[in-house]
Formats: sequence, C-alpha cells, structure tokens
Amino acid sequence: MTTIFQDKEQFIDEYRLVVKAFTGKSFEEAGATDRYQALARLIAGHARDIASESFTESSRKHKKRVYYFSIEFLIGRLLDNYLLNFGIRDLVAEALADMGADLDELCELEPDPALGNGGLGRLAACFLDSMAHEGIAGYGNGMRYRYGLFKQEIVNGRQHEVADEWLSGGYPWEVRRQDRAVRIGFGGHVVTREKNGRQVYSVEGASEVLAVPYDIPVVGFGGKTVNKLRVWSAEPAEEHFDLETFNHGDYARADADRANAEAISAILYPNDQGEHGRLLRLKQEYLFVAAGISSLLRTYREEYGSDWAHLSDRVAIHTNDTHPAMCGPELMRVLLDEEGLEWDEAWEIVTKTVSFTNHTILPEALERWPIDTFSRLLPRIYQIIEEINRRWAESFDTAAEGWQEHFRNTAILWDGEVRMANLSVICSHSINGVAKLHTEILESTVLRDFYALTPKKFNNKTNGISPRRFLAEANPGYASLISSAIGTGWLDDASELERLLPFKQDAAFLEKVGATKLENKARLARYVKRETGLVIDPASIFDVQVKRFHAYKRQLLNVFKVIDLYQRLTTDPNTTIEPTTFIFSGKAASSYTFAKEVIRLINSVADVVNKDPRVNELIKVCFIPNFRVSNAQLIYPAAEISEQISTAGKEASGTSNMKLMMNGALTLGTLDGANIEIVDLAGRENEGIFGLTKPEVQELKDKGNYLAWDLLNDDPERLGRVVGSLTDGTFSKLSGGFESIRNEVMINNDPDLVLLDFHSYVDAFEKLNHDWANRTLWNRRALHNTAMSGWFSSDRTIREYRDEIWGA
Ligand code: 26V
Repeated sequence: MTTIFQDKEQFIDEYRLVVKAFTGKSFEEAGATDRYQALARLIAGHARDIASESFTESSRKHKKRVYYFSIEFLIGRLLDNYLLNFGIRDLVAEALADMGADLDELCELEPDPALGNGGLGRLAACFLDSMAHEGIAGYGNGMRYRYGLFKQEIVNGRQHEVADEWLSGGYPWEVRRQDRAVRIGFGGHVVTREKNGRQVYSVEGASEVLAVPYDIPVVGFGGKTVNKLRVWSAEPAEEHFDLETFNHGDYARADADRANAEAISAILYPNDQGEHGRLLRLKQEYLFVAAGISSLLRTYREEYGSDWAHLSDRVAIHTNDTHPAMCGPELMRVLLDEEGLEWDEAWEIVTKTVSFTNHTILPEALERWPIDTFSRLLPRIYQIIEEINRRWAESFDTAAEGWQEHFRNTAILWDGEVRMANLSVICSHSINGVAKLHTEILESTVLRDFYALTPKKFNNKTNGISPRRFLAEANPGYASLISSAIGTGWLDDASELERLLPFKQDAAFLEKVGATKLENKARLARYVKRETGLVIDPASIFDVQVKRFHAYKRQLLNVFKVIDLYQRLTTDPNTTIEPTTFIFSGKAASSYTFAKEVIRLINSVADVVNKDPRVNELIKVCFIPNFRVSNAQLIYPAAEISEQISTAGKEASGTSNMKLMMNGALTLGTLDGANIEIVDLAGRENEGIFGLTKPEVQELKDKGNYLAWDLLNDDPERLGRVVGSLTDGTFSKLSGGFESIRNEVMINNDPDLVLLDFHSYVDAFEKLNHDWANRTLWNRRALHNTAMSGWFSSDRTIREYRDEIWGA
C-alpha cells in the first residue's frame, strides 16, 4: 500500500494549507463546499504525483500502453473511492472529525458526472479501476461533455428531463492540458499530389476546431499505480470574436464560431433511435478518435521515435463498441499521409493494434451513417474506408459458392450507408462479446460471416464490476463483516470471497449478514423519504429493478406482476405474501415514448397501491428518481431480490445483476446475458430462474405462431384483468390511462413476450418471496451469492483482456 500521508497530523497540516491557498480562508472560515473542493484538490494533487511516477516507470520498463477508447465513462464520485484506494479513508475521516467536519457530508457535495448512458459507460469506468489495480499502463480516452445525461425529475408520474450542469461548481479532479490540444479538421476536399513518384493526399478547405484535453487521475486500489482518463472538449481553433458585430448589438453572431465549436462537446447523446444520422454525434466520434490517436502517437514518438513497425508491441487501442470505429481509418490516415508509409505496411500495423468489443445485438442499435453525410464531413477518412472496403471485396474468392452473400453481409459500404460494426470488425485483430451467450449469438447470427472467415479472432470476455466501488465503498457494513471473517485480501483478489463459504454454517454470522442488510435498507429508506417523501419499511423484502428503461428489459413484466398481486390481494383472501417493497429506478431516452409510458405506469400503480389501506402494509411500489452511480451505490446494498428479467437473447450481459449478486441479492431472472454465468457459479437453487430460454424464443419466432390474444383469452382471471386495468381507469387518476401500452402488448402482438413469460415469472417470484420466511436459509443463500461473485470482479475481466487481447 502506497501511503500519501504518514499520519493524521501530516494530513491536517497539508489540508489546512490547501484550504487557505484555494479559498483564501482558514479551514474554520471555509464553508462545506470549499472544504470539499480543497480536499479533492489535495488528493488529486497527490494522485497526479504518483501518476507521473507510474508513467515514468512504464517508460523505463517499456510497458505496453493500453488506450481504451470509449465515448462514455460513467466514473461516479471519486473522493471516497480514492481515499479507499489509497488506504487512508479512516485516517482522513478521523482527522476531519478532529477538525469538526464530517467526511460523508463532504463526499456528498461532489458532483456525480453523468458522462454515460448506463452499462457500457460504467463498464469503461470499472475497467479503468481494474487496469490501475492490475498495474497495467491503461488510459481512458473519451469526451468531456459540458452536459451529461439529463437529470430525471418525476412530475405527475412522468419523466421530465433537466440539463445536468455538473461543471458549474468547478470539477476539482481535472486538469486542463492546453499544451496538448490538437487541431481537428472537418469538411473540405481531398487533394492529391505526386511526391517522389508516390501519390500524397491531403485535405484542403477544412474547418478546424481545437480539441482540448482534460486529465482525470485514475487511482488503482493499493495506490501504487495511478493512470489517467483523458477527456476531450471542443473549442474554436482561433478566436474569431467579431467586435464590430458585437458593437452593433448582435452578440450571438459575434461569438458564433465559439458556439459552433463548443456544440460538439456540449451534450452526451442518449442511446435512442434519434442519435442516428445526427451530424454532431459523428463530429463527436471523430473528434475524440482523432485527438486520442494524435495524443497516443505523440507519446509513442517521444519514447520510440518513428519506429511504426513496432507500434503494436508497445500500444494497444481498444474500441468500446462502434463509436470509436474510426480509430482504424484515422490511424491509417496518419501513417499514410503524415508518416509516408505504404498501404500494406500501415494496414498490418493498424490491424495488429486495434481490437473491438460489441455490446448489443439489437439491430436498431447497430450504428450506420449515410454515406453522403459521412463523406462530406470526413472526406479523407471516407476515401480510406472506401479503399478498405474495396480491398475487402477483393479478398473474396469469387469462385467460391455464395461469396456474394458473405460479401453483402460483411461489407462496410452498403445501401448508401457506412456500417460501423463491419468497419470495426475488419480493422481489428480481436472481436469480443460481453458474456458467454452474447458471444455465441454474435458468432452464430449477427457476425456469422466474419466468424466463418476468421473464427480465431472471436473471443468472449464476460463483463465484470469493481468490488472496491460496488462492495467496499457502497456497502461498508457488509464489507467489514466480510473482512472480519476472511481478512481484507478480497479487495485485491475477489476470488477470496469464496472463503466465506464455510460461514454458511455459522448461524451467528448469518444473522449478522441479515443485520447489515437491514441497516442498508434503513439507509435507503431514509434516502427515499428525503427524495420523494415516500415511507418504505426496511422490514419488508426489497425487490429491486434498476437499469435503463427499455422494452426488452421488461420493466413492464415486473409492473404486471405488481398489478396482478394487487388485484389478487384485494379480491382473493387466500393470497399470501411476505411484505414486499418493489423498487424501480432508471431513465428512459427522451424520445423513447414506450419506455416513458412504462415509467408513468409504475408511478401510477404506486399512486394507487401505496394509498390503498387494504394492501399498503403488504406491498409498496417505489420509483427512485434520477438513477445514477451515486444513488446506485445506496440501492444495490439494500436489495434482497435482483430483477434481471430481459427477453432471453436480448441483454448482452447486464452488470447490475453482478453488482446485486455481490451485495447478497438473489437473482430473479431469465437465462439471458451474464445471468447464465451467475447460475453456473452459484447454482440454480440459489436463484429464481424462470421463462423461455434463448432457443425457445428462437423456435417461437421461427414458427411465427405466437398470438398474444390466445394467452389473454386463456387467462381472463389474471392476465385479462391485468391488461384490462391499463385502460379501465384503475390507474388513470394520476395522469391518464395506458392505451399505448395496451396496444403494444395486444395489437403489436407483445414483441417482448411479456404475456408468455408472465406466469412462470410470477410463480418464481412467489417462490422466492415465500422462501424469505426462513431467514436463516435466505441469509445462507445471500452469503453464498456473495461468496461466488468474486469471478465477476472486473480485475478478472481485465486480466483476460490483457492476456488474450492486448498482450500488455
Ligand atoms: C443502444 C441503442 C441505440 C438505438 C436504439 C436502441 C438502443 C438500445 C440499446 C443500446 C445500447 C448499446 C450498447 C450498450 O450499452 N450495451 C450494454 O452494454 C453493457 C456493457 O457491456 C451490457 O452489460 C448490457 O447488457 C448492454 O445492453
């Protein structure tokens, strides 16, 4: 453990100095926000000192550097996490207490940067954590959005989107690196010249913007390695402030250049249909790719000169989904146009350096750009893509049967569009999925023609999560109970959690497992009360579904279950249930009408159920607004049931399933994504598995004879009544009825098979629910889940990437 303060006294001395230097006030005079800012700056300063040591050390050892390109990094708050990783959390908490301050209160003042949509962005952040922990010289390369994902407010049950101004109070972790700014060109046209008997290409007439990097330190657990996350902000390349226009009163036009450039990094796009074809999004993608490539090549040049042939021995470029797909063409451009390499030479370097992870098989999520938009914005990149595509076509054996079909499925340019997934695959030496089933589906369907050609390029890397952030930091009570039993080695090596298994027989220990859960539930209940006014009972079961709202994730199935229980409890005296609180949280993309209606339905059901004295001692429905990393850390530790109920085959992996398992929740889920690995590890008897499997869903689709009406007609008592309640006024008091949801299920024939899985789902829920009555057995299964969750540490995932993809 590297320690940055010898003792409390040293910390207090340094801290007082920083408060004074930063605010001009004494610690006693400074307010809470100033105290937080100064503390974060103090820690950030130490982190940067170690970062420069880590960098020098990597140079000295000629370590391979890994650049993780991702358009999203959902890093969460850093102060508490870095204190933990430096091993000084207790020291700082005590010192602050001595000074009359409270660490937890200061931590709460940190903004929670929402620079990601959900799982993909959070995965990138967990990978940074694990790369630093594993001592890999691994760097994030991403975007610094002025506004992160919108803040969600709920008004009359409806989601409202509010701008997320996370930078307004200043962000103490970042440093602006003006000295490393890069000029990025858009538009213009390609000019060809002859130079020494060779064609040389350049772009003329492009308009340029300046990409300015901001560096955020990434502290690895143990504090030995500190890496960097570099995020790029767009600014005007030249100050073109038009004083004359300004003096004529046209203020906006006077500063138009600035506004146009800054627009590029203004907002994070939500992942909905709307993002496709938006020029600004394409500019974002090229900006962070081109700036990142330029910056990593600069570092390489400083260390190894222009020895491009060995680039792939020293550098790995990983592309997180297709958003950084231009890494391949951009690296080609630099090697060809700026470094003067021949095509074949450059192409070999590119394909040995770049690797790619796919994160979804949903066809509507596969990125494509209209060729005319693309080629106008990035003429030289487009030209290079055309040549890659031409050579790809040429590589087929035209005597082989069916080659045309293989080409059609793998072409980059097709039907007037640039297909970013095919571009990513062709530029990469490795293609991976994010869970076992997902990789199998990629190989057998979405990317099957590529798989047939180069099966060895394909591999699986099941996702993981940081046990520091999601167990140690989020759940301190449980973490210290665990450490009291097996020591603290699990923080370094999460597979040590298996050493908890013998404690399954220890009744007193199991009771403590239950007691920490109860404390976490009380903590969450206080948060819910504060945020929404709703009172929830920590003595009830906390059944939790928290994730983005999407049809395939089937929050609708969950709320159908709640409606069914409500109707049975109010009409059938034989219905029994352990008191349960159904907790939902998550955002819907702003243009995704169906998902937003499901949010409104949940809140409308909550409004009715929670007010109904016949049931509200038994069931409660709770929607927690504005799901984000910081409140997720309160929710996971409080959960007993983890809802992972996607239509089989649709959820690539999921990661909340892992976070909840690690915190001792039992999975109520389908055999989808990484739920399959959860069952493999912890045993089906320790979870609640239900529903159609992926092959069964496939068979049904192939047969094509599923009819939602059949299910409804067969079961008027329950399914019929649930669907009927959407439009009969039962839940319409808050803000109207739910015709559109009914239509999706009945007229659109239930595309996500909610009705089909309904009964097996409710049965599996009721089984788990009744199991809760025997608390010893329950706590044993909870502990078993935690004990077997170590494999889901992102440290394990990252070691696999290192050994099997990056060779770092
Ligand atoms: C994107 C879009 C864009 C347009 C329309 C609808 C739609 C739906 C989903 C997406 C998500 C794209 C990629 C993504 O975030 N995948 C998630 O990656 C996680 C980390 O690997 C994984 O755990 C989730 O299962 C997967 O959905």
